[in-house]
Amino acid sequence: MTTSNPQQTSAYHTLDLEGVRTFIASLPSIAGRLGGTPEDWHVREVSDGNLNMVFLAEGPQGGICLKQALPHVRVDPTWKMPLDRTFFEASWLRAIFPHVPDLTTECLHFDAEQFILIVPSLSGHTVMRTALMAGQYHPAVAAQVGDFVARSTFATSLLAEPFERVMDRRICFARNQTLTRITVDLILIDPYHDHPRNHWADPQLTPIVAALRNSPSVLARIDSLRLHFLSAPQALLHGDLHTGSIMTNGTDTRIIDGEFATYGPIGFDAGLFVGNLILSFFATPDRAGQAAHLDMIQTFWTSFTKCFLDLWQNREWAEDRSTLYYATTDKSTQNFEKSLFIQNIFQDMLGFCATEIIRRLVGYAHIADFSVLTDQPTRTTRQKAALLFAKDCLEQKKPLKSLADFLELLYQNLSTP
Ligand code: SR1
Ligand code: MG
Repeated sequence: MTTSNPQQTSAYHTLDLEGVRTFIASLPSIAGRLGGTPEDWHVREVSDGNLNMVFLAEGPQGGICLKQALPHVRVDPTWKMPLDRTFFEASWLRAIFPHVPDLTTECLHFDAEQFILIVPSLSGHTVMRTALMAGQYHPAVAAQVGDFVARSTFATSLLAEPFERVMDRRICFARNQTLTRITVDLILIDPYHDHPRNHWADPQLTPIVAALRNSPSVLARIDSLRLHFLSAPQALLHGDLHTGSIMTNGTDTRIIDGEFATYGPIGFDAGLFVGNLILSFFATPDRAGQAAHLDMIQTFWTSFTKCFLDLWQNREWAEDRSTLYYATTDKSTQNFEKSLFIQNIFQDMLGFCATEIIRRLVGYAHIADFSVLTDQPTRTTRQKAALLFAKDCLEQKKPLKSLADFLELLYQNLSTP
C-alpha cells in the first residue's frame, strides 16, 4: 500500500488478520508469549476507537494486543493523518510504566516501520464506559485512576526529576503535534464556533449551544484554558483520559491508549476523567447509580490529592537540589504552597471537565453513554442538564471553591429541568 504521506515508507502496509499472524511469528519473544505454533493462534480484530486498527492474538500460553496506526482516522478515511501516533503511545508507556506498572500495560514491542505497538492483552477486563453503562460501579476503580494520574504526572514533573530529563521528554512529546492539534480543535475550539464536525442529536440543544457561544465569560475561559493547555507543561499527560481509555475487571484496572500523550497541565487528565464520569452521571437513570457516580468523583479526587501530596512529602532530600520544591521552607509555608498547587489543579480540572462534557455532546466524537436512556425526552433533558452544568462550571457565577461546591452544583443541575 502506498500513499503520499511523507512519514510513510514504502515498506508500510496495513495488516489484515493473516498479516498479524505472520508479523507476530517473525518476533520470537512475542510468539513465545503466545506459545504453540502460528496455526494455533486465534487472531481477531477488535478495533473500537476512532483512530487505529487493534487486534487480539491468543495462543495456548497467553495473549497480546497489537495496535497499528492507519494513514487516516479509522472512522473517517478522508481525514488523512501521519502514522507516528503509535510511536508516541509507545514512548508514553516506556516513560510511565516504571511508575505505574500495576495500572497500565507494558510496551512489549514497537515497530517503527509498520507503526505497530504490542502490549499484553487484557482479556477478562471490560472498558470502563461499557461497565458504567451496564450499571457496574466498582468503587476501587476511581481510586486507582486517581493514583494513576498522581503517580504518572508526579513522576514526569519537575517535582520528581532534574529539569534536564523533564525537558528532554518535553522535546520528544512536543512533536506529538497531530494529536495535540486534534485536542486543541475538537475540545478547545470547534464547539464554540460553527464547524462541519460539530453535531448534536436534538434541536432542543441548539439554544444552549448558542448561549455558550454568546457568553463572553465562557469564551474568555475557553481561551484561557487553551492557552494554559499549550503553555503549562507541568507533567506528561495521558491526553485522552476518558472512560473508554480505562479497562477494569473490578479489582485490576489498566489505563490504555496514551497516543495523545503530551506535556500539559495535570488538571487536563483529571478534568477529562471527571468530565466523562459526569456525562455518565447524567446518563444514569436511577438515584442509586447517580449517587455512586458522586462517590466515584469524590474518591478519584481524594485519592489523586493524597497520592500526589504523599509523593511530594517524601521528597525531602535529593542530591540535585533543583528538584526540591518547598522541602526546606517552614511547615506552614510548605503547606500553603502545596495546597495552592493542588487548588490550581482543581480549578484546571473543573475547566477541562466542562470542555470535555461540551465536546462529547455537541462537537465531534460523541460518547455512547446516553444511549442507555431509551426515552428520547429524558435523554434530551439530561443532555441539556449536562451542557448547562458545563456552562456553569466555565462561568462560575458562584465560585466553585471546593469539591463539595462542585458536587452540589452537579445535583442542582440534575434536578433543574
Ligand atoms: C479524530 S479523533 C477523535 C477523538 O477520538 C479520540 O479518542 C480522542 O478523544 C479524539 O478527540
Ligand atoms: Mg483512544
